[in-house]
Amino acid sequence: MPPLRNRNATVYCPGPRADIGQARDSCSGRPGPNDPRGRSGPGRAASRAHPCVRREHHPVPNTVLILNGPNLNLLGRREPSVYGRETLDDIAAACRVRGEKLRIRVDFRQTNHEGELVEWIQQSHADVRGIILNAAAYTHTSVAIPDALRAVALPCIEVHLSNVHARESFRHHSYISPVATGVIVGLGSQGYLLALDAMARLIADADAANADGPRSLST
Ligand code: CA2
Repeated sequence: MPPLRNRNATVYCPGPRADIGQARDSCSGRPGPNDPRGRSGPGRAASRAHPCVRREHHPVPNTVLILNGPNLNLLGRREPSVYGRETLDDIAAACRVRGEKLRIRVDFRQTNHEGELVEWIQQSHADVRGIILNAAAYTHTSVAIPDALRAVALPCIEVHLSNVHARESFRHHSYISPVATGVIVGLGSQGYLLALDAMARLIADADAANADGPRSLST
């Protein structure tokens, strides 16, 4: 059995160094150089311990990468009849709020370049629990993106704002869908939130399987 990656952090640390939206922090359980708990002075001693040491699990929050492809930066500014009036920033903000409720750190990105999507997917394997992807037009053209998704083997939920199946026939085929865990289309920005809910469940199930499943039989 291949070694398990360090993905067993099921408890989110409320400490200031692990805020949602902040970069992942490999916690040593000790206060860092910029952490007030590490400074000496009157009244500091009682609060020296990093909040993480009071927790049962390592406090690395689960990160979900939300990737958006070309032209989605125009959302809310052009073609509102097709894509609505919400901007991509509005959607990102809503995803972060939902992420906080789910105790998931949301890393929300957009690019107009296929290669950048590929690089972000490749780089994700070490610290990301899942990918929510609206590859936009690359959905219907890219072989490189599904290849990268296959390589990192993370849960992936494909999202489209519009119902691509009710549109032009070239939008009916997706190169992403065969490698996706699930697909959500036609529900507007709500699709991203539903994808986050589903991803939280996938992560919880994977953690439960790692804790109780075949690993404990073979060790
Ligand atoms: O429905 C979706 O989410 C799509 O991924 C959006 C893509 C389209 O190519 C896919 O077939 C379906 C297009 C994104 C472009 O977004 C714009 C937003 C405002 C104005 C112009 C384009």
